[in-house]
Amino acid sequence: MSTKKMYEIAKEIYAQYGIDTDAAIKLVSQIPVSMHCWQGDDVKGFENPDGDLTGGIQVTGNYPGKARNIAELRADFDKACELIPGKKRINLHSFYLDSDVPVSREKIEPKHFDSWIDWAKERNLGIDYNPSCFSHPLSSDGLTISHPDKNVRDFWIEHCKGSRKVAEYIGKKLNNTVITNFWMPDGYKDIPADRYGTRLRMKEAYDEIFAEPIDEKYNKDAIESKVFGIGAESCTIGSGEFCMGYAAKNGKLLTLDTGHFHPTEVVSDKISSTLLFLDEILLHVSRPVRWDSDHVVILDDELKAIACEILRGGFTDRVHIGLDFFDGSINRIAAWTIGTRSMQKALLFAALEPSAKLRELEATGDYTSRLALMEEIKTLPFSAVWDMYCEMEGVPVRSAWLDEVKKYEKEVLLKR
Ligand code: RNT
Ligand code: ZN
Repeated sequence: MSTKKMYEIAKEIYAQYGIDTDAAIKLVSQIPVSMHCWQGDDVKGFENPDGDLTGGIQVTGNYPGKARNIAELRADFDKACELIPGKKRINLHSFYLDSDVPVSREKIEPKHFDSWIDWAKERNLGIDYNPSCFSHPLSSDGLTISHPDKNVRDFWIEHCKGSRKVAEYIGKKLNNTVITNFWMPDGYKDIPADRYGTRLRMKEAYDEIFAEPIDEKYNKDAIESKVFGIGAESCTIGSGEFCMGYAAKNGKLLTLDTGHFHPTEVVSDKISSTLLFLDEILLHVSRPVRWDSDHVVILDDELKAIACEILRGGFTDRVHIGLDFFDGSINRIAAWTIGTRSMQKALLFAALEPSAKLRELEATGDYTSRLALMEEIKTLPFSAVWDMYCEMEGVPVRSAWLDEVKKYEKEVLLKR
């Protein structure tokens, strides 16, 4: 049966639940998802492609075909975009700069991103940005902006200040708001003696980084919390409380990475709470498997719950969706495609939820019907609407995208 025919049937069934499938597709097609560039090269960057990944994060796997330079990364990203419906942004780390000569991180300038800006403009992509405070000799002992050595601290503070300038420049050139995410790996492997002192240094460093006013039309700052990392098991300086407190007090965005909490804590439950005290938040949607393993995002219950929380509240302007996973053990373009398509599926699933009805049942205390309806929704003909969305967006329907990835792998990736 054709996608269209299947869709017509699905449309009728959803209508019985008061849901307009056309409107759901339209809504979802306008929600931007920020795709992280670092899935394409295992978070190496172009500063020193032989450098080791540090900062408590790790990529495993040596699947062939990794992007080795900007041209390859862009080509791979383009390929992935052809296979994914919806509105996209690209999330860059500062060490993905474009420069013929090595540039020390505290000296990175807006001009190093000119070619990225041109490239993004041609594709109508927004850009997001991150200072890169890891995989560097000055972060090798696990501390950056909270380091007791003022010279080390100042180096990273300079890098972060410069990053805001880069972001503002990108924002102006694209006439769009760049979200700059500050994630610091700072932590202690073993039990620290001065948690307060170290956190105070981090707080003061952030104060210095954010001291210069920047037009929020072009740049917004977000700080990302974390619970622990490899080599930082005993204490993470930028903890949940630290980042929430800092963001709330200073009008910053809070970044909630789905891998950065204890395993039974879920980000879907944090959206409503944080939005009561913050104007906006940024999500790093990932898939932690036993730890912050950054597996490729799949359409699991938590992903659906996150999307439902965003759409139920009508929070699409206040919750920025970014992805953050990196798997080097499978085809990297497939990884991007699977993860981003899953995010899109979750958003569509959420847009097809009869949320007003569910709320009404809850308000009248009919929890029986609430649970019953939530379960029935799961088996409505979602796939027919998803297929239609893909068709309308001109991207492969169902698993046809995989053939394109395999072809690209044979023709391009395996020749690298
Ligand atoms: C690390 C954080 C951080 C990084 C990226 C590369 O645990 O999640 O966001 O993954 O910035
Ligand atoms: Zn993250």
